[in-house]
Amino acid sequence: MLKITSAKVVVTCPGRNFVTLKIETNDGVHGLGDATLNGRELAVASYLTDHVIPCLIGRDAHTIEDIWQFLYRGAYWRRGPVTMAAIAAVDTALWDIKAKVAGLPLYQLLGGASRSGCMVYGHANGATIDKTIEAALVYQAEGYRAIRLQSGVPGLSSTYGVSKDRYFYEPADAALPTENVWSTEKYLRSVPELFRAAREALGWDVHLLHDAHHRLTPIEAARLGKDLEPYRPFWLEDAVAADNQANFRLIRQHTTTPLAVGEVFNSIWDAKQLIEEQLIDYIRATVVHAGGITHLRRIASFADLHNVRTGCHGATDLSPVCMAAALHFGLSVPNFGVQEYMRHTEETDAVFPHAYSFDRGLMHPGDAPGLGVDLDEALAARYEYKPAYLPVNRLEDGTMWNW
Ligand code: KDG
Ligand code: MG
Repeated sequence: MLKITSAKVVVTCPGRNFVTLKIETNDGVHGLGDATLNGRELAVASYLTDHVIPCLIGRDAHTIEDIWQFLYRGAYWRRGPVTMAAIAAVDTALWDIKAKVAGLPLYQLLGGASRSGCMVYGHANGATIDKTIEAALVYQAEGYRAIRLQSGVPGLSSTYGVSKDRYFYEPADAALPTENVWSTEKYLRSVPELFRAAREALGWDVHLLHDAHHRLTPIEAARLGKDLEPYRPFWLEDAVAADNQANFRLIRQHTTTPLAVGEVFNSIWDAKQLIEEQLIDYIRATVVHAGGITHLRRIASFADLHNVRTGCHGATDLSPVCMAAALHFGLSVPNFGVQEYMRHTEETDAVFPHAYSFDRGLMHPGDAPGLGVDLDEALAARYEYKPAYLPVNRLEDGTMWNW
């Protein structure tokens, strides 16, 4: 038996906070799992250390499905972002171990490669439309085949999702939440202009994406979808919050713009109606926040039955361990759509040396056994946890608003 002998949680902040689970076995093989939940990191660290790790010691590391079921059903309290991030970390670390023991890159255990690489989208940001287009042209020159466009909105002093830096984006910006002011009217006037300018500058051979960050009502989202149709966006993301999955019925009735949602989803139940009724085109759930590789494969299989493709979340708060797992997953599933790719800082990359690589718009997880990511614990120990929260959003009259 390949026994789990120990496990520990490493919290580090090489530019931003990351929570990583490391599981060790009696064979000396170890595995890593990302457990980062932006702004709530220590809750997952405690869930793992205080409630999960004691249950893992002595178990057979090969019994991935059984351990998943044990942690999911056995807790009695099912689902939720903290629980599912903790389960995801265990699951990812166990897949890493299994693949290392097999001497194979993880994607080979998931059925092998279904494509030569995973198409990724980069993030073009700017305070103005011109600045955003400038950034998008850089991405296009670097070989990106898909680019997300986010621009400042005239009349609003800051906009969530618009980075102040050309390459690096970090929305968790303060020890206590900062506040943004939002106007749907101003926003709805500016996005079609952004897309018109982008098609003029970039042409039609590049996919263009946009994230509304859950800030619209269904009928506003329907309007935006219609207004963007002439520019053929690849997707409109998080048009509305999906707490009520039926919200998407209304948007769907009005527009052919493809819809993506799900970066905050933590289980298949968050997406059941959306997928079954074919209300979306891309499901954004990812490894760390949706129960690991085991559960994400279940979501992808269900989505495949309903013509929904994957489009995993891949912002900087998902560590390189999650990024690698997402690439092994994306390379193997039949219904892969696109993978988000936001570059990590040099400090983060040094703490998590990895085998994945970018080439002409595609990413590949590499062929190192396992996930192909390691954790430099000595370096990680140098970066102490720093509280950092995501901002909140209010309407111009002070009303708390969504994302
Ligand atoms: O933690 C929240 C961020 O990851 C999120 O706001 C980024 O919306 C996002 C995206 O699509 O990457
Ligand atoms: Mg998003």
